[in-house]
This record gives sequence, C-alpha cells and structure tokens, in this order.
Amino acid sequence: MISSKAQYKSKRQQKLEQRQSQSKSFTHSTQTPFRDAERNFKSRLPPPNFDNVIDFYNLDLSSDEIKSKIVKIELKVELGKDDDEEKENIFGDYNELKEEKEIIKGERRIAYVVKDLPGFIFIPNPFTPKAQKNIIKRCLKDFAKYPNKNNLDTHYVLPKEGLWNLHEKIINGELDKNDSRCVVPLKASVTGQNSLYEEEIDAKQEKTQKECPQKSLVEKEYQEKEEREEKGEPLPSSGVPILSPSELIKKLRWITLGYQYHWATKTYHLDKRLPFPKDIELLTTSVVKSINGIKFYTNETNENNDKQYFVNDYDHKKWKPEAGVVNYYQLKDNIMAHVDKSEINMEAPLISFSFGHTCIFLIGGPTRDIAPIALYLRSGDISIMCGPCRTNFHGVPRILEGTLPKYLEPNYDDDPEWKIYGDFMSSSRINVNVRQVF
Ligand SMILES: O=C(O)CCC(=O)C(=O)O
Repeated sequence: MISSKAQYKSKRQQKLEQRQSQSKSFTHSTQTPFRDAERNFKSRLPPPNFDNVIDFYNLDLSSDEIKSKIVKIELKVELGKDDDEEKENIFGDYNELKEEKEIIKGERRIAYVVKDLPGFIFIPNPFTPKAQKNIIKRCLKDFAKYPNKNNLDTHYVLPKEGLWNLHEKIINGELDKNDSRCVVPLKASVTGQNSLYEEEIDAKQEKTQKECPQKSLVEKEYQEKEEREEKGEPLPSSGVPILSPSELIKKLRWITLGYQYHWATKTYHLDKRLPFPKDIELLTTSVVKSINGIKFYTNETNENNDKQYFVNDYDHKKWKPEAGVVNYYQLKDNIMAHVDKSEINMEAPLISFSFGHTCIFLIGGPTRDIAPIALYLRSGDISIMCGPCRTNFHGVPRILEGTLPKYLEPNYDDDPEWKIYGDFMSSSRINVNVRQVF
C-alpha cells in the first residue's frame, strides 16, 4: 500500500499547518509586501523560501534575474590602506588574509551594488579572522558597559565593571559563589517594589551613603524614576527575572556608542555625547573613503530614455562617526522593518558591519509597499546605505542556525582567551552600525 506522508502527521501538526496556511492567505491579501517577506523568512513551518536571496559569494549559482541586477564594482581605494604604510591595518594583516584564502572570500578592493537599489553597497568580508575576533571582543568586553546605554539598564542595576567581565570571572572560577556579584540586582527593588534582593540593595545603599553621604542610592534611583516618567520611558519592573551575569549577558540586545540614543522619543541625547571608539572610527573612515566617487548605471531611464546613473559623492573628509548601535542577536531574534532617520545629516552614509552567524537582510524602498530585496550578510560583511537608499525600510527577519564560521568557533585554534567569546558566538550574531548625526 502506498502511504501518504500526511497520514503520519499528528493531529496537532495538521492543525498547526492548517492555521499557518490560513494566516498566510490572509497575509497575502492584506499585508504589505515587506511584511510578506518578513513572514516568509520568519516562518519555521513550512521553512522559508530562500530561492531569491542574493548570495554575493555565489552569484554564478543565482538565477539570471538576480545576475542581471548585480554589478561588481571596484572600490576607489583598498580598505585599510593608509598613507602611513607602517601603521597596522585595521582590517588585519593583508598577508594573513591571503593565507586564509579558503575561509575568507572577500578581497579589499571589490564591492557589489544592486541596479534597482541605488545607494546600497555591499562589501564582502575584508577582515582577517583575528581582526574580526578583536572587534567581537571589543563589542562584548568594552562597549557593553557603563557609560554606554543598553537595553538592560531599565530593569537592572548593572555592574560598573561590565556584565561580560563578571561573566568571565564566573566562568574562570574567580568569583566565590556566595559573592553578591553573582546575581544582578533589580532596579525595581530600590524604587519600592518587591524583590528578593532588597538586602543586597540595602547593603549597597549603606556603602553609597558612606562614600557620598549627600546622595543615597535610593534618592538617585527615585530621581531617575521621575526623569523616566517625565520622558515616557519604561519604568523598572519587578516582574523581570533575577539572573546571574552569565544568564543576563544573553539578554543583551543593544548598546549605543557616541551620542547616546533616546529610544522613547527616537532622538539623540545631545547632552550625552561619549567619545567615539577610535578603532570603529578608523574602520568606517576607511570604508567611506573607499566608496567616495563610485558610480554605476541603474535600471532607471529618464524621459529621453537616457540611462540614469548613481554616484556616491559624499566627501570622506566630511565623515564624522558620531553615533553607533551595536546589536546583539540570539538565534531566534530579529529586527522588524524600520527606517533610521533620527540623524540630522541624512547625506552621510550609514555603515554596518556583521559578525558571527549569517542573517537574512531585507532592504526595500521608502515605504513598506515596496517589496524588499533579500540578501545574506555573513561574518565580516559590510553593508552601506547612502544616497536615496539611506531612508529605505530595512530589517533582519532571520538569523541562520549553523552558519558560524569555523574560525569563530570556541575551540578553532589554541587561543584560550577566545574560548569564552566563541561560546557566546555559538548562538549569536553581532552588528555594529555607525552614523554621522550632524
Ligand atoms: O543587524 C543588522 O544588520 C541591521 C541592524 C539595523 O537595521 C539597525 O540597527 O538599525
């Protein structure tokens, strides 16, 4: 007897599939094309359709339609190449890059553009594994701590030394399990709500009072609470879980660099400007220099049927990286369609670096009604949005499991220091994106 596969599906599974297909047909008739694309890539069952995702590393395997849209261009200057030859290349040693050819497919002089997306530029990974690891370490150890703001600040009293540093101490057995730092206290406890850790806060308060008798911790927290209420920001909640630094580090979603961002009003705190990290500044300056003057023909024509071209004329001498966001994704995370338009200077490009697992990146047009293009962003890849593309909707609907490059795995080489970072990266993707505000 020939059996159909459906016969072996459990009732629960059949119901689930029925519900999903019903919600799909509803979606197609009522949702925007951007939302449709997001739903496709977020779907676990049935799995997404990856047919039209642009893979810049395997263009020869792409459909003719995709091939006809992509143009390979030469960057104006080699990335990381400085007039001062003695200076260490911020993308890593070029000889090392050549030796690692099998795992690093990018070169330092090429980029790709998409004809119907003028202003979007893709640079395949120009980094050595070592340079990538250095930036990942910076994102976890140095950037994810005070005074940079992050998503956990609202609810937790974060350690000044940084969550990552405490996590490292715990893993390395350097912290006694009774040490109070093994648990991150909730802010709600100091603003009068329930918490199991009030004793700890009391102890902290006593210490603060000794060090700074004029201002107790409670007073400071109340002041912060009032400020948050005035600005319409979320208040600390006692309903969030109480966790150790090692558990909480996996809940880190973003931090801000340079001008700190106020998410509730979508504006920058002009009074909270922190020095921008030099290494990230150097990376972006090199990228902006390399794309200054690139030109290509788009798919558009004018009324005389003349082919239109796009030229990126943003002068790299004007580039000032002033604000940045580091996004930390766990495998199930995503970022929905949005436009980054809080900057006063919308002429300057937005530069974005990917590290760790591969993601699906969607980039559309000025509204969600324009169907987005989907592409893979792998570790080390750089994407740039400038010109008309600077205000286009974009998002990350999916991180792809099992795509961490070998050289970022915890035990890939004999670097004992990397092990703990590699463990974190086994379920993560990190994105660093940088903007000029003025
Ligand atoms: O993770 C990415 O590649 C994009 C992040 C992004 O769109 C954003 O932070 O605005």
